[in-house]
Amino acid sequence: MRSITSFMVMALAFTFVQSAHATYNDYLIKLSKTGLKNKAQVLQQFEMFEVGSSRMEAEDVTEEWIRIQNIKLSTTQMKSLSRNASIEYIQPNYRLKLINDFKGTQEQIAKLQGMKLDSPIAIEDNPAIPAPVTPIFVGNDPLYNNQWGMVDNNVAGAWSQAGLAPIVVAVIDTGVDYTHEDLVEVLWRNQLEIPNNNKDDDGNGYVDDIVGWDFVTDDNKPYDLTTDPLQMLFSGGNPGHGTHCAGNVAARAGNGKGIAGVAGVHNIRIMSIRFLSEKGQGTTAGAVKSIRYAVDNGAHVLSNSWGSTGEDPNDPDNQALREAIAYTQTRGSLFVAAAGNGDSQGKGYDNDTSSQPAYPASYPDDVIVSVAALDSNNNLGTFSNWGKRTVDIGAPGVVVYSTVPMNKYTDVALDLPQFGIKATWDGTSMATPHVSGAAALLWSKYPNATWKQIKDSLLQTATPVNGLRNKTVSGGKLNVNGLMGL
Ligand SMILES: [Ca+2]
Ligand SMILES: [Ca+2]
Ligand SMILES: [Ca+2]
Repeated sequence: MRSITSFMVMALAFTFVQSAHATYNDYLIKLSKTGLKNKAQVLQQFEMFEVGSSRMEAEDVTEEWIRIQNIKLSTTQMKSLSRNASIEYIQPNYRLKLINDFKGTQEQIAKLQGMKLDSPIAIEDNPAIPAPVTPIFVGNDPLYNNQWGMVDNNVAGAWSQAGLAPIVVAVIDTGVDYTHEDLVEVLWRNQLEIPNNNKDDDGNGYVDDIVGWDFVTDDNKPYDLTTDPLQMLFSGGNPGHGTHCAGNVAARAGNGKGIAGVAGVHNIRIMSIRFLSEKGQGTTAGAVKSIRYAVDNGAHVLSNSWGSTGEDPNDPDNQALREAIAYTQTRGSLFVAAAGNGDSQGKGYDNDTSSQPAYPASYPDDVIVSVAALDSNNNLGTFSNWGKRTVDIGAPGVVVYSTVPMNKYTDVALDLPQFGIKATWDGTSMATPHVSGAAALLWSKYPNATWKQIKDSLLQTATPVNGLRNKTVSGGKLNVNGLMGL
């Protein structure tokens, strides 16, 4: 039953801000082999394109890709520079956003103008994480029955089939509340890194990275900062988004607390990677670094509840992002991505035929599993995108219960009773972590399986439902119990 109706108009207005002429002073350039040999000189030639009073800033994104800020290039200049033998590619550092991105109507915002703001909570230090304990039994998570998607999938019935292999799921999002009582035990820990000695002990390029990395503030605390509801309405974002996603991947099962994620058993772990700010905003550079970090540090599954429909007509050809996804495939990890939450009115559309399909979900790379959102009656969420060719599978994504920061659990994303405003956690963002968790669970049973075998198994075992017929590759919804029976 849907507890929320009055606010669905707003909940459905999750939107991507689009403009035909996005402005950038932020670019990504890919150097050729020649260019890499003369990097300083190649970069120097961009100084003539500086804008305003700020000096040009260059920073490495990968071995080949460099981010340059505080310059401005016309399309003609970009084309002309691309012909330079030192430069293989130039593109704007396209912006990326949370797939769930609440936007209030002008009317609602006006109503809320006078509201007192709560201060965002402070960033927590990396906690002392207790040694994981294998649960003595499963089925004692008191809020499990609030998770209709877990019940529907008979996830608890599938855990006996899970294996002991250590499997890592990177939640690439707004960060994770890594102090949460139901997540603290399942966090990935960088075993080769000595905490708090100000040294990069494992030489991976990141100092004291214990639970992941924060690419927004470039530090070792990928915490899920909240923002007050009013701020959210003004500027987007969705407080607790990453923590909500993490809970459905692998909140600890059988610990007598809270909920249970699909993969919350044995040695399956969550790596917290933050590249989206508390306002739900990030850039391609942050996404690329996040993907590389996840893959290079051992993530088997990358859970991606973010994307864009493109800020300008070239945006979908986001070469830097495409290469990072290809890297995922080369290195054998699986890239699970949200299919998108519809147009500016919040109405789902066909990623196959749209001129602005949500990406990265709609990229043709085989390594991507694109996920649509279903409600508890097997209906496609009205906001959910679909695509017979490009969207693979459906999963629970309407009124989804999970962990949120500060040891809380809920399916309510926004609750402002004084204004009669309430919104539930809905979205392809919420569906995606279910599939990520399922992939990890199967991988724990078959640690030598390839990403392709894991993906094929997810699709083959999907339960056919009418709402997804001719709308997804599999025509069905996630079936964790069937999957683990393989
Ligand atoms: Ca390190
Ligand atoms: Ca260290
Ligand atoms: Ca639990």
